[in-house]
Amino acid sequence: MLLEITLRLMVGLAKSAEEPELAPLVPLRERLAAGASEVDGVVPLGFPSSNSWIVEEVALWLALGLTESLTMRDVPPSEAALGGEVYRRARAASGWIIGHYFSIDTELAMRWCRTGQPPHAVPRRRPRAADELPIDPALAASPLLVEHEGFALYEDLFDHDVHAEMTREAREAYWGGQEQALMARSGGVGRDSHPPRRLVGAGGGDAQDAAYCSPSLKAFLEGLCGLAVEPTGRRGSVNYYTRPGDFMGLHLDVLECELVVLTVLQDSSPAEDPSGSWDLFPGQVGRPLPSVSTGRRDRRSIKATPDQSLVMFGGLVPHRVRPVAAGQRRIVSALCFRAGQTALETQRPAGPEPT
Ligand SMILES: O=C(O)CCC(=O)C(=O)O
Ligand SMILES: [Fe+2]
Repeated sequence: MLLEITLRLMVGLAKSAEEPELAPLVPLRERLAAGASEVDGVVPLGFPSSNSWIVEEVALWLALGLTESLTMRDVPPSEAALGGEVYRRARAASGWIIGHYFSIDTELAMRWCRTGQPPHAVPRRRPRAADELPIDPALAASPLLVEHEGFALYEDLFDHDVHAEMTREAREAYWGGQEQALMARSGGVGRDSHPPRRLVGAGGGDAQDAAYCSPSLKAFLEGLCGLAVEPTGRRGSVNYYTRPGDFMGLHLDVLECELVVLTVLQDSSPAEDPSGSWDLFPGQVGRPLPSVSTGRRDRRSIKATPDQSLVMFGGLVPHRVRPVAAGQRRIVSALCFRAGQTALETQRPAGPEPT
């Protein structure tokens, strides 16, 4: 019964737009889409929590609730070991009946189970501060972060004609685009991470270049952030999410890209359909990616329309793009800027001007 309920909850999650990149859901979604026999006819159960890490726990409680002959009583703390308490004594000498260990300790728990012996030293979790990713103090003090949680959404940031021309050239550039596909995160846990994703990327065209390097955009962004801002390069890029399930997983933008201007050029889906929205996690600035909690309460979902632009400290605010739906064609212009200290460094002349 426990396994059956777990599967039904998983199928419920897989059929929802929740957790686009949670590892076990990706193959499950593929099997459901293919009508695989082992999931055919499984009746989905709505998952009642915003934390999809606890599917088995929820399933266990539901299974216990359905078990008629059970009696109930409170478990005294001495019978429920928590975290490091699990490993404090040899397995044979442990009197507790419920052990709750954390998934970061899985290896330790397995070793304790296999050998029966307590580990010599139970590693302590490092204090939070040591885990935190470094943040430029200038960015930390920016009004965009302090007053607006690191992001702001604008309508008509670009003139209608500029937007139309950027869209036209983006559609043209698609044919020279590059597929980007990565099943699981690789690299580091901060701005050096490569997020799981599937999309096509291409360089922009002349209209996007002109908008990117325009003094008016720079002045606008400097006013918004209260910081020096410089385009990272001369060329922006375009992201295409055009096949069902194309997405970009949770990430922080790379080191040269403190500030990003993301403009939806095209999105054929209804505004109320969450497919292809941005999920931002502004409450978790400084957290290494694996410990960013992606539950409903932690995220801001933004389904932008084709006249809207998101301006965001993408190197600080963890974010992702939810998978697009079948038939949805989403095209986004991405412009990267250095901001704060790194922008000042690029403004400083490197040496004497060549004569
Ligand atoms: O394509 C998008 O909407 C967001 C892209 C993004 O976050 C990125 O390119 O770093
Ligand atoms: Fe990004």
